[in-house]
Amino acid sequence: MGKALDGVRILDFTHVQSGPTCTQLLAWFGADVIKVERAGAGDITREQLRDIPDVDSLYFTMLNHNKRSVTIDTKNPEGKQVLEALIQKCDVLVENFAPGALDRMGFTWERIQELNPRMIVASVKGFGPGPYEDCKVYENVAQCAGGAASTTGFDDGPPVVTGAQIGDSGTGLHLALGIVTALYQRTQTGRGQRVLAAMQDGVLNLCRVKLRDQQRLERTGVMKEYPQYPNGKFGEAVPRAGNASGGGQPGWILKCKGWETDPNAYIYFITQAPVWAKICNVIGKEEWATDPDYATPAARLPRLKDIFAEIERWTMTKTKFEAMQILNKYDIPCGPILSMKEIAEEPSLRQTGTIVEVDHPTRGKYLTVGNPIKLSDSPTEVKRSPLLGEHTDEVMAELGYSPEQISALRTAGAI
Ligand code: CAO
Repeated sequence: MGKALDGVRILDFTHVQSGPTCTQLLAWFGADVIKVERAGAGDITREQLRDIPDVDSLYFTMLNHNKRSVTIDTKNPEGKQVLEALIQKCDVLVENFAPGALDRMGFTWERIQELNPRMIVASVKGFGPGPYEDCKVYENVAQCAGGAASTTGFDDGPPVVTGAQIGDSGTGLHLALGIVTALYQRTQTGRGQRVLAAMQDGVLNLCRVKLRDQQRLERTGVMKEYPQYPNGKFGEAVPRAGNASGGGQPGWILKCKGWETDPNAYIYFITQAPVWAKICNVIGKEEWATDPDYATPAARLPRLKDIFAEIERWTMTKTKFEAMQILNKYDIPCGPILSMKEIAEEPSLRQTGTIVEVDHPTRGKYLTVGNPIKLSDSPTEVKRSPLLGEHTDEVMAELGYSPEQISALRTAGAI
């Protein structure tokens, strides 16, 4: 079966996490992704957080599936020529170097256009144009600058970053969408264009509801679904809301049976208005269904803390999975707090290809997250990440270099 992006060739000049997430997705959709790495060293993540000596780290392998690797020294004049040949052959160049690095290498937008006017040049940067545009940025910097950290955590504690890599992987996702959109536009215009996804913008996009709340706060001085109401104070900016739901249906994380020893024996419980009567029945507070102090969402808002404490008295008598089973019968929205161990062992995630076991020639078998986006006509087959420079000769031959030329370039240190 063909793949959605069959025939699209990507010059993958990415490293670390944000860019590689993007190009991995494109590879899973069928693009031929040629990862250009620094000769001799490669993507720095190959050697970061290693769990096995001298073997590509899980950090690298889990972000670079289905790609080919070529090593080119792009500061070497002959290496630059090889890169130029690649630019002429490819549809998209994706990069996430520090600001200005591609220009310093000699590959300005103007130069790339001269070489290939159909080329789409897609970049992740920490910030868009403005006071911070020249800054290098990593995940947590983006989470802080994009509004996630100031709105995450508890009111009486410091800002907190999330485990979800919304700055890196989140921005990679945004960039991937920009690339396929630009490819689509190119079918009409015949021209390439620049695509920029700034990490601050990507995080802010994912924090959209918090900017909504900032304006609500400015207008009304209070947000009734926040734990600060009526138990605390609001200041000028959106406060940290603990585990409160970001939407219109109040929710909280509640202890389940075993919480004393299991750090993940918790459930997320949503007091969705349409099922309020069922919630009252399940927890044995039938009278709340008709009591005017509890019967309507507005009446419940100032009492949420006590309501969740009462629900927790019930959830603490059940394991999170028992609670799930009972609550699901009544369509009460809830979710178990799953540990990474539980997720790794979950059979249904293996069946859908969301968790995949991959074999690697030097590390052996490992688990990875497969393609979270499922296309019915373009199924994903997760293939191991390439070894450093594994495909240099193959790609050079495709570019028209003879074995003698390849060997001379290798001797010159260009590849
Ligand atoms: N051959 C020769 N040189 C190469 C090369 C190759 N194949 N590939 C890269 N280089 C050189 C570049 O030319 C550049 O050199 P100069 O600084 O002399 O111009 C350098 O390697 C790349 O450097 P960098 O500044 O991008 O790398 P860094 O490790 O210092 O910084 C990072 C990393 C991520 C902070 C920075 O790249 C960045 O801010 N990127 C944009 C934001 C981003 O994607 N962040 C997410 C990272 S994931 O957490």
